[in-house]
Amino acid sequence: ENVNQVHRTGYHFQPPRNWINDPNAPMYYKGLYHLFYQYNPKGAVWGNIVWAHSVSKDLINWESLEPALYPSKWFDNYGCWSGSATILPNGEPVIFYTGIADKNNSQIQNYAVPANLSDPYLREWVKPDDNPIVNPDVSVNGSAFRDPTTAWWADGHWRILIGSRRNHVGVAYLYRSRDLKKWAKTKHPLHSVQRTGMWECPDFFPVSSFGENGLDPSVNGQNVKHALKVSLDLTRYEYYTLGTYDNKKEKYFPDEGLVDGWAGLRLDYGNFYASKTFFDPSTNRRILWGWVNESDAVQQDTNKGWAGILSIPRKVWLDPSGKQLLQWPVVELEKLRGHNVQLSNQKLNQGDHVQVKGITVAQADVDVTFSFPSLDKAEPFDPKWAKLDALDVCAQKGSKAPGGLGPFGLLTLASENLEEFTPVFFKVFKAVDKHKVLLCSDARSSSLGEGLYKPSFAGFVDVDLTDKKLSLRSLIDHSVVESFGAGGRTAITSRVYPTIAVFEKAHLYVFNNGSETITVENLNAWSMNLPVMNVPIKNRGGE
Ligand code: DQQ
Repeated sequence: ENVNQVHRTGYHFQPPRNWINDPNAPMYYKGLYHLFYQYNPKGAVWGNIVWAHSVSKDLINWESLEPALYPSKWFDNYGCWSGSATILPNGEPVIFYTGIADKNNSQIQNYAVPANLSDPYLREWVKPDDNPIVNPDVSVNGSAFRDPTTAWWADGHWRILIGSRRNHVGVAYLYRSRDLKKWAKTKHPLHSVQRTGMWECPDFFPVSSFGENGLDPSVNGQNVKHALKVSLDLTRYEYYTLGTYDNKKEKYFPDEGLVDGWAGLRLDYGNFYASKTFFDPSTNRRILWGWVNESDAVQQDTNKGWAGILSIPRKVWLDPSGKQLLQWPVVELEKLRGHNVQLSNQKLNQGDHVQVKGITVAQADVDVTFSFPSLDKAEPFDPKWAKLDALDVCAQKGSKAPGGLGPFGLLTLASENLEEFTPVFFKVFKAVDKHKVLLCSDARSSSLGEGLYKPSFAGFVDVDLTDKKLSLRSLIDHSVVESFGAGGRTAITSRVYPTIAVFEKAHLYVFNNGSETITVENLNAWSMNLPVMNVPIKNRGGE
């Protein structure tokens, strides 16, 4: 075993080596899922960006192909940056992406089409000579103009968004076209927000008001809401709003009461960026991928020879309240579940930590439901915290200090004597008229290593506590802990680099440091098997 590889993930998406960032153009075509991603073929730092390409039958086992897009034309000679796929009504895919045209980072939008539509692997992509299809006009900042979305059809035109900024205003420009080649900017952007800075990788999609099915990008009307997600490059985090898309006015109106800015709703409160969804017509789901960026020291990235992974793909749908999205790891992941252990009716008094044994806890899937007899011991919610990021509340409270109702949850990737551990835990507070639930994934105690980024990631969970239960699912995979609170209401992903708690020296515990007794009603934990992860496809003929 190469010592540099102790932190490689087992079942998260990752190429064999080198740097990866944004997922690009996820799509389903002729029985295969295609995933492209920003990739440096030459090293473990960002640069030399091409579109690497992988295919899968199940979103879990991946085979790799040659890069689909790489600098080769005057309009993308300095980089092939992020973009999206659109499936046309005749079933043919087209990719829109950002080309970097010169040393000054000039950004223009291009398209590419498959060379051979009968090849389900879509190995070869052609960039026609009528590129670029969108140039920035004089009103647009040409070095902040990128990441075209999937196109949708509305009011007699195709539409795409392009992320941008004007001074400090984050902008999603809307373009329309009849033929997907000649594009015109609409009079007003689809949406813009003061003081949010550059909007990278916008994602705009319809969600159904009822049920869990996804919708084709062009669906709009009754019982449909739209989600607009943007990635803020100033802090490397994302937020989204839900709202109404008016085809005729060519405008998006976020719902009243939602925060449209830095403190907005987030798909994930941890290491998660440049995310993108696609509609999977084979299962009627909308599926989300995110780039799980690094927290290791840059020099370590180079020493290891790799940096970056992708999240486990997640199904996304609208919460019946209409106030947020819900997310859950795609069901196909469960095929990797191996040996299982369970706990049930396990009482946790203040100070208890009980070990979960018998599985490979450094590469595991854990699903647990906690219950408590009452909410009486919830600590008061300090009104001052309303102005703070949840991460700061987590930092003040932590997992170790005794509390009322919580902290309780999991200690993941823990060394035997708890020199290292990544706690994923709840704390329930009492605010003036309601309870507030904090979910925290606190990397501060995750490693004795140096030069690491170890934030106390956290998010609030908008959950009904009348049944006095809270559930948690954590996907633990060597250097990542991807957690879903209360059935996917709040997700937090942490990259962590323990020095002791690796492989069989990693332990898993359930714990409670609150004065209210917690019951582990039911815990299921599985060892996770290894999928096929980006093994090259060799000698496979097309049709
Ligand atoms: N990454 C790409 C850009 C995008 C950024 C370049 C987001 O297209 O804006 O690798 O991580």
